Amino acid sequence: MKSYEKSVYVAMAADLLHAGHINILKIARQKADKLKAKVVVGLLTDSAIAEVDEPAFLDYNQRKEVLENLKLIDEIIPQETFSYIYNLHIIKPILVIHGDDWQSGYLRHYRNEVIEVLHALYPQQHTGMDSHPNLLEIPYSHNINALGIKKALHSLGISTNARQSRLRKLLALTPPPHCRPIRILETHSAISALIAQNAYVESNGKRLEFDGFWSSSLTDSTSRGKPDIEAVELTSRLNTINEIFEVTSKPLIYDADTGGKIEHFVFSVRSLERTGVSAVIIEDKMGLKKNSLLGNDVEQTQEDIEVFCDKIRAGKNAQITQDFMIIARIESLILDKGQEDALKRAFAYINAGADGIMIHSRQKSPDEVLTFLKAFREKDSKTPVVVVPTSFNEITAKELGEAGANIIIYANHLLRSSFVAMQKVAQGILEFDRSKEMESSCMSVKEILSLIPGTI
Ligand code: SPV
Ligand code: MG
Repeated sequence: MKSYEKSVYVAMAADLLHAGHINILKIARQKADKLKAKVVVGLLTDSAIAEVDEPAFLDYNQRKEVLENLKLIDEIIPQETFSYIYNLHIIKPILVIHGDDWQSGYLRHYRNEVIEVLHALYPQQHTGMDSHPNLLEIPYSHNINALGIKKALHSLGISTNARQSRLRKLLALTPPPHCRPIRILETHSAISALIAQNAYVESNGKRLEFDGFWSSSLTDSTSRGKPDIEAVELTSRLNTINEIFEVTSKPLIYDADTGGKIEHFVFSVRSLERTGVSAVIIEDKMGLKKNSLLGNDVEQTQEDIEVFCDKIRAGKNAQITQDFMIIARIESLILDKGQEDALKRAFAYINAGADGIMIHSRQKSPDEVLTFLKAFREKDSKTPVVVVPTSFNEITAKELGEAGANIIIYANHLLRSSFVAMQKVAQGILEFDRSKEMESSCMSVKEILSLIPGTI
């Protein structure tokens, strides 16, 4: 290890190490030797990567082990956030090196921060706020880069285990009390899952995507023209999930309604695990299940606490993988049983082995869910909590995360929106007795043909 005071700083995730990384490290080495400085790599931690991108394939220690064997590097330190600010103030490098790809797009935010810190550290070298002599940007390797490698990997598909374990991985990266919410979107078919998989927005230095899918009993039933009363059997629903898994790589949470009879639930757990589902949610109701958003307008009965705990225990005993999760859904607020009942049940279910809880509400305001989260998090800072803000839709996922919720499920929106779109076009064709007027409401045939790889 060189004992030079000065350092050349390179931050990287180094998840899929490729020639582009080596090129940057070689340049860092040459510059450092000339400047009598050491090469310090700020290795992005798992949670730093998850701030802006999907989780790394390899964990921090695995990535560190690879870099430790490169002679080009003198020292590796963790970079705990995607922002360089903290490490730059500590290290005060004489040179920061990065690929020039961050000059545009959502990473530009971090580049601006680096330039600002360098201006603060070396004000005498002021050259305007869009660059700094102590920042060296290397032309991006267009023929080999992490995005291209990731795309190629995704096109190969994902193993059952890798997909299944992804939810726990995501949860580990974003612990309470202030969780980065895991955003889950309802999907009821392969095409809706492709839309959910590929949707993204880029802003404030972050790329935001849905983290996974919700197999909703409501939309799975409705898309088959059946009521949401546990009438669609597991085999049919697994067929849909298999179709979804064939074309996507994100994890899926399965809505198993009541979970059925204890004796049947243990088989469902095994089937879901085998398919690569990450978690099952079962609700504490009994008898003929009705959709929760109907509340007390229909006859719905909550299950006895001990009986439901037995179901959770049986499920946990049946499970063969470490990664699969059984999440207990509490219907106390739906059925006007109050906060105390909801909390009592939450702790009983966790004691019985539930890996997480879901608190549901049908109020227009998020208040009762926020009250629950506050009381629950005072006693339990670890157990994952799921919320489904269908009726209380003004609150953002970020706000729910700040209140202590880990997983936010948008439970029915793709089916509901497609229904409106399809109904409008069906009616319009009849009204005009031709399709011309409806063309602007449809995706073009050219686009639809190019949507799915392999069509043309
Ligand atoms: C579902 O999506 O099927 C659910 C959520 O269980 S809810 O419809 O709100 O009950
Ligand atoms: Mg349901």
